[in-house]
Amino acid sequence: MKTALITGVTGQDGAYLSDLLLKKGYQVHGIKRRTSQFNTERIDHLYQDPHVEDRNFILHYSDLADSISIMGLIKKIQPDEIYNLAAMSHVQVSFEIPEYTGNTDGLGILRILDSVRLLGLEKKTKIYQASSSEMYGKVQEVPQSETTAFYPRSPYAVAKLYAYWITVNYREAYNLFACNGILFNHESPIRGETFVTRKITRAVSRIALGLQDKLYLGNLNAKRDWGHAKDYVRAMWMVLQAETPEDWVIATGTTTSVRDFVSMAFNEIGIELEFRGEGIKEKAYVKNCTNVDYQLNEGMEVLAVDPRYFRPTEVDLLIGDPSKANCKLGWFPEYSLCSLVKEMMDSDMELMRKEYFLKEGGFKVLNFHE
Ligand code: NDP
Ligand code: GDR
Repeated sequence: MKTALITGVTGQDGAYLSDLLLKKGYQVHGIKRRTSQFNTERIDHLYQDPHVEDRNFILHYSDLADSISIMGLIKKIQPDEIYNLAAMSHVQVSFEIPEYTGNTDGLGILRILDSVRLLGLEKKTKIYQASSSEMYGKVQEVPQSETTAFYPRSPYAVAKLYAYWITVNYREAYNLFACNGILFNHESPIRGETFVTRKITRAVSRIALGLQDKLYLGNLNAKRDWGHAKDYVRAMWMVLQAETPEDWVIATGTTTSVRDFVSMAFNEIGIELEFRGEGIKEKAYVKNCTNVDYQLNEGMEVLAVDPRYFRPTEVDLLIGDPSKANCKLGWFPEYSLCSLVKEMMDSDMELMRKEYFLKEGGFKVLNFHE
């Protein structure tokens, strides 16, 4: 039985990767942070009681900022594969907490790489670093491949660039099987609620059910190469099964604007939009609604631009060239953007229907301070 250690196991990718590795027969160890409330919702279906013998899914408290704990865990588990997915992963928030972002997203992988080296596990333990298309930043070349120059545009991307190069350096200096997956944006029904796709699918569902009036977004012109997280965690695993340790771009090769993603999400539930105005004055209105159950009238304003979501420096266009992964790994995405939007809308409509039902059914929120 192979053993894997996943940092960031409570996140979107950590949950899907745990599913995948358990199905492949791995024993999976995950690192979770101590929080004041449960934060394991995405992996609760995998939970095994600690009193069960021969568990294959085991959680440990740790933090990428704590080298003592990271080294102790690697020593104890002696994993065959480490997937470093933990990060402060929100680009806009990284402008608010740049030092913390540098410590976790930049130095975190150094603590893992050096632990593997100091423990003499160079020949046993393979390491995957979650690198990001955000490293390309200001457009240098289209589409972006493994040879495109980097130009990071946020504290997040700068930290990820350090992590990328320290991974390459440890591979070259100490012969570690350490690889970067340069993954473009990937989404799912369990995507964090403040990333733009999930913010949109949640809001569209709430607007349709009359739980919210309007959606406020920032830059509608930004273009992203959006894929499905399930396809991308499969690529992570394939990267560590390759014959040699290398760096890989994982993307779909198509790009879509935030504005078009909004239209796709509304269209998915039978609502056509019309965008009017430009820049911060741009708004979207209902043009046509084929579903009489939704509380929407023609001409209703459902979207406005709010400059608070603009970033100090923006990444305008990302589109990846996954040819290397296609040819050498045999990796191809199975989901299209349309199927991704449908899955996210189906899931959020169901969640919001529950909320609507509770609200309409007279559910009363208890106020513990009264
Ligand atoms: P999420 O934000 O969903 O998950 C991040 C995970 O990291 C959470 O489990 C979080 O724990 C954990 N974490 C954050 N800080 C620390 C820390 N100091 N110590 C230990 N754990 C920590 O991200 P995704 O699953 O979407 O992304 C996974 C990785 O891939 C990230 O590194 C991200 O930067 C990178 N990436 C993501 C892409 C995407 O489109 N999703 C594209 C390219 C790269 P908690 O639950 O406690 O907050
Ligand atoms: P990104 O994802 O920054 O690409 O990073 P996000 O979904 O946050 O933004 C994508 C684009 O949408 C624009 N945008 C908004 N974004 C958010 N979050 N909220 C808004 O209201 C909004 N309005 C417009 C943004 O300006 C941006 O251009 C994600 C993360 O998962 C990173 O961890 C990962 O490395 C990269 O993808 C690849």
